[in-house]
Order: sequence, then structure tokens, then C-alpha cells
Amino acid sequence: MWQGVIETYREYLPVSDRTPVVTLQEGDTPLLPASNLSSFLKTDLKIYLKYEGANPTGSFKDRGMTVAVSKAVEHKAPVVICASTGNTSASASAYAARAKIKSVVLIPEGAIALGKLSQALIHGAKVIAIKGNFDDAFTVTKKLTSRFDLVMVNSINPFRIEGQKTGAFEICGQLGHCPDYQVMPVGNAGNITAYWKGYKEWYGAKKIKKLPVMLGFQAEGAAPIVLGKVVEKPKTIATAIKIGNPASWEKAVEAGQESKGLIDSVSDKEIIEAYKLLAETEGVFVEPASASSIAGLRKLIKKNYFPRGKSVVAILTGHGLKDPDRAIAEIAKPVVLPPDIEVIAKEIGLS
Ligand code: AN7
Repeated sequence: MWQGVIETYREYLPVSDRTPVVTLQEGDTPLLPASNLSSFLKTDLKIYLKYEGANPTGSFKDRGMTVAVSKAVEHKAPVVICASTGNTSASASAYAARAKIKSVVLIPEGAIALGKLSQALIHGAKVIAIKGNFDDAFTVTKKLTSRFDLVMVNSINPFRIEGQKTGAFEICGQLGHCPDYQVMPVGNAGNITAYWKGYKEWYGAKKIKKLPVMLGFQAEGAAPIVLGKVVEKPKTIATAIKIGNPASWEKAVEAGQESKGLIDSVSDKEIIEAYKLLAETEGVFVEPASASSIAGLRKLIKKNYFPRGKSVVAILTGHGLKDPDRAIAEIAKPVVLPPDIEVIAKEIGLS
């Protein structure tokens, strides 16, 4: 039985016999070959989709949260706290519930997707909506943590990065080798930091013979790393990555540079196109932030960035059901008809 990322990768994680393992059996997510997408994009790239939306709370955050909450319990922390654009709060509140400790989540008022808010509420977190954006919520959370006995479980908590690096281990195991390229969204920049650390450790442990090129994508209206300056009022429909001052900024730049990759941006229009394309061609429903991986991949294919015959893994960080409002807003509504066989048959085009 799969026992979650701590048991599976125990020797590569900062845990000991004294660490109580708090797990929802996260990890072991699908790595789907995406040949329909390759055909559509007219590329010979071998594209794989790492579907992190298949984690227990519907996002990649669970890999990091199992380690962060387990360590918090080991250190007898009574309360975990985070600022969040949604997925961190969903994950933190679920793992805290399982650990029987309290969770507090600070979210930007009116700016997180419905599914994520419902998760934090149902798991019993103390949910506080901040009058401000994510960056404001993050700053005040850090201040609270320095004054009170709280463990912050954002990705500035190094245990989060440790857990999330297992995504890299898993991809290499599933593929049987290291991919040539990896594309992923960048928000607070913890995940690109974690993946790059994971690949380097796996290389150091001689599990893989080379390292991938790391390609990170921010949303155009929230692209501080690309612009080289803090964005005071970030703007994008991809609420998960609506972040103007990422905590792991330097580490993300480092991952891009060391791997000879890049950090670039994609527009909301490109994100929405990729969002629909992925759902229509591969049957994979992701949230908009995750579609920035595919939007970025598409942008680079158009620029002839990739040499022939290479492989690329796209990290799909969160499930589409997190943000149902966005899907409904983008697609035409269902037609409403009476329960009449003739009328329905005509609408389908059968008669
Ligand atoms: C679906 O939940 O920052 O670059 O507070 O939810 O590691 O921040 C979420 C980020 C990508 C960006 N995709 O990852 C939060 C939060 C999805 C996300 C990212 C997030 P990082």
C-alpha cells in the first residue's frame, strides 16, 4: 500500500523515529503521456503531465504539508498558520485536522477560488479574510509568527520544500530517467525551489544521470521575477499565483540560471486558452494557475525553443474543481430544453 511521501522517501527527508507521521497518503500522482496535446501543438516533444491535482486536497501543497505538519506536531506546536491564495490554506487545514491541532489561515478577501475556501472552512480552520492582497496577508502572518507561538506552514518553512522535492523523485522513478525539461507555474516560488533541490539531490544520489532544464512561468500581471521588481498590485485570473513579491524569489532565479532554463510570463488569455486546450484534448481539468505550465510550453514551442526529440514534464499543480466559477465563466452555458425526445435529438444533431 502506498503510504505517502514521508514513508516512501524517509531517508531523504528530515524525519526520525520521533516524528509522528501525519499523512493523507499524498503523492504517487499520475504522470500522463500527452500525445493528443503534442499532435495539436504540432511538436515531436514527448509531453508528460504530472497531475498534482490528484493529491488528497487537490494540489501539490500536500507533499510539503505532510512534512511541515508532522514536524510541527513533533515540536509540540499547538497551532499552524499560513497566508494563502487558497491551496496552502486547504492543505494546511486538512493536515491540521488530521493531526488534531488548530489551524489559522489568512486569505486575501474575495480573491480565492470557491473550492479552496470551502476546504479551509469544512476542515475547521480559523479563516480570516484580510483587507488586502496575498502579499499583505503574508507579511502580517510573518509578524504574527515572530510574536506568538505559531508555526508558519508557508513555503518559507523549510519542511515544506523538503516534502515538495519528492515530486522530482517521483517523476524520475515514473519515467525511468530524468526529463530533458520541466515546465511549471511560479507564484511564491517555493515549488520551483523544491523541484530543483529534488533533482539535484537525486543526481547526487546517482539516481539520475543528468539534470532537467527548469522553465517557470508567472502570470503577466503578477510577474515580479520576470520584471525584476516587486509588483504592488498584482492582477491575473489565475488567483493561485497572484503574488507580487515571492518569498523564494532568489531561489527561483537560481533554479532558472543553474539549469540553463528561464522564468518567463504568460498572459491571462494564453492561460485560459491552455486551460481549455488541456481539458479538451487530454481530459485533464486543472485550475488556471496550473494551465500556465501549458501556456508557457506552447509559447516556447511557437518560438522553436526545443531541439527535436526531447521530453518535457509539465507540473499541473492544482485540480480544476478548485475553481469551478472560472470554468463556467469561460464556457457557454448548457442549453435548457424540455424532456422531449424530438427536441433533444434535433439539438444533438441526430435528426
Ligand atoms: C495551483 O496556496 O501560494 O510558486 O498560498 O496554488 O510554490 O507558490 C499557491 C501557489 C502554482 C505556485 N499552482 O506555487 C498558496 C499559494 C497552484 C498554486 C502555485 C500555487 P509556488
